[in-house]
Amino acid sequence: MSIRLQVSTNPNPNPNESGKRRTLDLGNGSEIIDIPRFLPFDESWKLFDYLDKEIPWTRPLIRVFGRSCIQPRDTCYVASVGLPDLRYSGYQPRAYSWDEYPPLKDILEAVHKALPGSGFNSLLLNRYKSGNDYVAWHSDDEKLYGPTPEIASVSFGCEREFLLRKKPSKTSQVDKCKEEPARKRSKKDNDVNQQSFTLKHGSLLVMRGYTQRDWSHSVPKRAKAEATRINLTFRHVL
Ligand SMILES: O=C(O)CCC(=O)C(=O)O
Repeated sequence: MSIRLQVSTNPNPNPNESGKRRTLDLGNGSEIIDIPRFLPFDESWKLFDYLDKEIPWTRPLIRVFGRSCIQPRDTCYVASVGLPDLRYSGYQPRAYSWDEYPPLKDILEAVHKALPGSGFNSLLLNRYKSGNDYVAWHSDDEKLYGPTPEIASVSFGCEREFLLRKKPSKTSQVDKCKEEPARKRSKKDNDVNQQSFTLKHGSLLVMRGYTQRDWSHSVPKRAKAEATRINLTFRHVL
């Protein structure tokens, strides 16, 4: 199927919309950029339909805490030639070529334009068929991405919640042992140590700096999310 979509040089054509970019400083060199209306709405639905139909989705067997289980979402991997293989949870996805899916190159170009200096060369795609599909708490801290990976996440279809949770820091563990009296986590702790974003149709969310080292993220199950969501995470393999 050959389609070219108009996303390559012009993320959301309405400057008032595409300009709404929020940068959230998570502290200690971790940062989130949130652009809720990154791609135009109608075009995003065309992309959703294309990805839903044309991507060779699989639902692989993975290993979690020593047990085999079916990954709770569909996936596919696209990467430039010559990169080291990706391996996570005991699964090594086949790397498909960008050339087989031209609209992915258009989206990549739009992402590069929004993030000057970025150079993504691989893409992990996820498809959540319903609110029962999810991604558990994890960090994308594989060595092949380096110590401060920038990960750009574009979403299509059903809105889902994206959660970030601060990992317990080594210093705070030491402090706890030494002298800090046990106390309940306060509301303020929760605000600082957890963040929630709604990933809208056509949105771009970027994790950068030390976010993978210091934070975990997840897309939890949501009974009310009945429709399909597709998510693309662009990454740079060193
Ligand atoms: O679907 C999402 O928004 C997140 C996907 C994710 O966490 C991942 O691919 O590592």
